[in-house]
Amino acid sequence: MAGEPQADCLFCKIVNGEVPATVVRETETTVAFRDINPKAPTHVLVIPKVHYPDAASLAAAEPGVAADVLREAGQVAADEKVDGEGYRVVFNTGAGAGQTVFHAHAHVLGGRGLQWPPG
Ligand code: IU
Repeated sequence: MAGEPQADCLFCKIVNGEVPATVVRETETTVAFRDINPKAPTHVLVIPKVHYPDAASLAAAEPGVAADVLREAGQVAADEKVDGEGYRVVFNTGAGAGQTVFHAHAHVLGGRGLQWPPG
């Protein structure tokens, strides 16, 4: 059920400590950790502790937690000191857009020039 931990979800396993991750920030509702396959010098994922398959379904069901994810994305950028030069927050949504893990997550990317439009 949406909102409940999913036994087969990698990010639920990171939340409950079953799978290790390099955690950079944690709040009551979110965890931020370094992406294992970084696409930029700063590449941190911010996830809600509750399980929803994507950002839109999280925001529809638990808008306060969705706001927490966005606030934490900004805090990560500040901690990583990429907020001054500019950074990107990305929610890939759906396989066609490159989503591979179906637990809502924000990518926080920075530390290099970022092209627009993205590929
Ligand atoms: P995507 O938007 O669903 O494609 O992002 C999933 C990200 O999760 C991707 O950038 C992976 O490198 C990252 N990731 C991770 O950090 N740790 C893992 O164990 C696995 C994927 I599997």
